[in-house]
Amino acid sequence: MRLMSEKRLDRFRLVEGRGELLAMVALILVVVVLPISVLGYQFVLRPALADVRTIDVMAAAPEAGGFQPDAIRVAAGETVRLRFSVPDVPHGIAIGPGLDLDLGHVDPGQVKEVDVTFPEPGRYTFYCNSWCSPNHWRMRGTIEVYDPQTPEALPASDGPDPVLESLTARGVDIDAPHETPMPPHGRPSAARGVDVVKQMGELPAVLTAPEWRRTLSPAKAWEALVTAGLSQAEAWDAVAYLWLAEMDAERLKRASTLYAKNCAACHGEAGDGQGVAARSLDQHADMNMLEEPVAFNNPSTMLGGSGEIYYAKLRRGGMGTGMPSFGPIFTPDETWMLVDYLWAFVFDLDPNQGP
Ligand code: HEC
Ligand SMILES: [Cu+2]
Repeated sequence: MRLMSEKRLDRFRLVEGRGELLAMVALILVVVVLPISVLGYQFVLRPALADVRTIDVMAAAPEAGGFQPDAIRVAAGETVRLRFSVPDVPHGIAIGPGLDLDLGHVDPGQVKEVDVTFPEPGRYTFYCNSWCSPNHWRMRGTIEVYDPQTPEALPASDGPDPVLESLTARGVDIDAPHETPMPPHGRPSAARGVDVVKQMGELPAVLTAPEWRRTLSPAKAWEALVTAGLSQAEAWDAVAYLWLAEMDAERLKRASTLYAKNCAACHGEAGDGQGVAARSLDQHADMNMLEEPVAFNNPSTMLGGSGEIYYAKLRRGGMGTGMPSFGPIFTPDETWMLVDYLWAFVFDLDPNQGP
């Protein structure tokens, strides 16, 4: 009896001892081996194994040096790993146009990276999309994608924008004031406009064509509809419906994200022209902003301008006014999406269009 239990006790001790040893080994693994292997993998093995060239980009506010480097050359078809770190304050890193590449916020001490392959020669822009300083808008860098067959040749540019060309050809001054003398009384509603338009029966094709809407200000369209026999309120609702017709839940979501990241700092979250950058006069001076950012929710100014004028302003930027040029950042379609979105600051969306 006694023997048995002593034996058992021995075995017990043995197991206990082994347990301690195991715990020790586990501890060493966790404290020493794991970090070494993670770091080794991250900084030695992975770069060596990966078939990609890593380009380290330091992203600082413009007054602290901006992007370094701020110009990158890549061969078409080559995969590069862009590794962003920030020395000063948090920044938002995105690459455009048309790549849907948004790395989000990068905090000091953090590294964010992305592997990209550009199939065709061309020009891209990496930029900060989070307000970081009064000079935030200058925080841009270029990626030049060259043809490996002809590395010396500059990538062909896209050529002039047809909308801007057409405006110039017609002698339209996109910087001219465009106040409308007869703004709507209440807020025109796309939901009510649906019914107005339905009751009009067969719409003239010109009214439904997006091209018609884009070259015309809502104020001009309203005049035409009132002349055609609609009441003033009905005509505004019909315009609201027509001007928001391009907007579905998907485009609304994408446009509101682009707006929040790239426009709200000046034009305000609510489109009232009161963003963080607009509030202080010092900041105006710092960023050479000669004019107030426009309030998109002001119907008298907003409804007197046409979509193509706003499109052109977005792509070209203001002439020394503080309005940045977004041509190198957004595709034409993304630009139209933003323009369409601006109408939602003066018109109520049909709830069916909402997200
Ligand atoms: C750094 C501040 C700043 C940012 C950021 C900015 N804007 Fe502007 N914007 C201005 C200023 C200032 C004006 C007025 C002067 C002018 O029209 O050039 C303006 C004018 C405009 C106009 C012309 C409106 C009119 O009635 O003629 C449009 C359209 C516009 N901005 C759209 C945008 C959109 C969309 C974005 C984001 C993608 C954006 N802006 C980002 C400062 C800014
Ligand atoms: Cu920034």
